[in-house]
Amino acid sequence: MSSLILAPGLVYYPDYLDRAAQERLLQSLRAITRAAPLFAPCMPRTGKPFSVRMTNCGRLGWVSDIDGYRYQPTHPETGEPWPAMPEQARQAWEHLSGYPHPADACLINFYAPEARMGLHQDKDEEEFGAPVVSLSLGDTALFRYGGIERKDPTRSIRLKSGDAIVFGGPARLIHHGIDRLIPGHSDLLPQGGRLNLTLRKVEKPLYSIGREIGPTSDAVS
Ligand code: MD6
Ligand code: FE
Repeated sequence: MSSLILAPGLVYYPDYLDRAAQERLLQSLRAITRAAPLFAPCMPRTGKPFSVRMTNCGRLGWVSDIDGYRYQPTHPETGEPWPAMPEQARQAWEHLSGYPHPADACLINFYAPEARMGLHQDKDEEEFGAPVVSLSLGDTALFRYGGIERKDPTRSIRLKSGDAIVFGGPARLIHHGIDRLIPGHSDLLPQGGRLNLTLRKVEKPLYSIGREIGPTSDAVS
């Protein structure tokens, strides 16, 4: 499997999922959205709707409404617990995260052809020691990434159906967003559009295996 280091901590895996794997994951996502329908989140304070629709799977899900951004164990409209993460998503986390605990959240973003996502940081988690692992399905997206400061220079790459990207270490808190979709590169979604999964470890683990840097690990190394 090939990978490309885009910046320290930012690793791109083109064609991580082959077509058959993309189709299997899409089937799992269809079952998830039947149980936990896509909802239309809105911005805290202003209430302005996102152009992206979302749902989640896994123990915790990310939601955004007038009160703020947060993780919660239930769907905001049905009140039901989020469906379990599909096996392929758990495998991608195990394979790509380099993190010794399972992810506890998987956000599923759906982009209609005109949808976009403004430049942001993923910082609603407690555990920044774990990376964010992202999988793309459907139409290609123009993905922009910059630095820790909002004003840092940015670059963009095209994320295709089946691509994975991992934000970890010094890249964990960089700014990023989706400028727009580029239609016509994939027929995975018959109506067009794009699905993006982001897997995260939200809560600090209850135990760790002593890989953290600092006086303790120095003393035993
Ligand atoms: C998207 N992705 O690809 C939006 N966040 O649709 C993200 O916001 C993202 O791809 C953190 C890490 C990786 C990502
Ligand atoms: Fe993000």
